[in-house]
Amino acid sequence: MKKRIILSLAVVTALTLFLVACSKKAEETAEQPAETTTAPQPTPIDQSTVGEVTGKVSFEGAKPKPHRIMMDQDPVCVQKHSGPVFAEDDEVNSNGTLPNVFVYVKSGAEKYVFAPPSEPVTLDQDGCMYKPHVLGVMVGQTLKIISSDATTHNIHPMPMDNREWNMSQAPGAAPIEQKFTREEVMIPTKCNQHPWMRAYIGVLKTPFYAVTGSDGTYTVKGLPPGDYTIGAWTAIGGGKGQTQEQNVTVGAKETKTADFTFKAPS
Ligand SMILES: [Cu+2]
Repeated sequence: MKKRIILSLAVVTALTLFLVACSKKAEETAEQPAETTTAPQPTPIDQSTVGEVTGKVSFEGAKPKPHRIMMDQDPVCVQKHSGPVFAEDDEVNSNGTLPNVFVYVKSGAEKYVFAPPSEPVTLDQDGCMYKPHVLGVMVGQTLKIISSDATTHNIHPMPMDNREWNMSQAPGAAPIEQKFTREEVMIPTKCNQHPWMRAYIGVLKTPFYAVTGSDGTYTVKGLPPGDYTIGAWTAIGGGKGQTQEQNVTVGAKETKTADFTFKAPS
């Protein structure tokens, strides 16, 4: 009997000591900086070896009929324009190329870590149109939304993989600053006040993207030598979006060409 009591006491003592030790350890752990929450260090890239991918995005077939935008519901919007306004989704450049094509490294750069740039990407609302119509931003980079209009806008990105939000911006209000946490190509963005307003935002973990302009060309710069899949996205023909891709191998200091040709969806 006595032996059993002594044994039980020993067990209780051991258990108590163990619990005290555990709680102390927990305290120590809590005081340490949480290493898992710090951002991973950017991958060093040898700038003397980087190459680029460049090309032209052409349009083939019958051009989509320009879709005229009627802004009559808001006189402030109408006043900003001297002539008719057409939807940018269906625009084809005079040289037969496409503007507003988002060209980007779709795969091949996963092993690199990039810090988002500290400077924001600006999206303006001007004449009740988004400027630019198509833009890229990096995960964690600030998207700064400004307004040049004397009317209230309500910006509303409609993502599949990021958090959805909408925010009103009255004339003269402070810029709206938002970040995206996940890669997503593309996020259609609308204005809840003016149903014709449309922008498309491409969110990437890398800085490897470009948007074609009035000559239909693009250049994705700063690529470390390697194998890449280049994606090209366009809203031509109603804004639903079409994508194409091509594989390219970029050698040290090399410039590779990847041209794309899109048709209007039938
Ligand atoms: Cu608006």
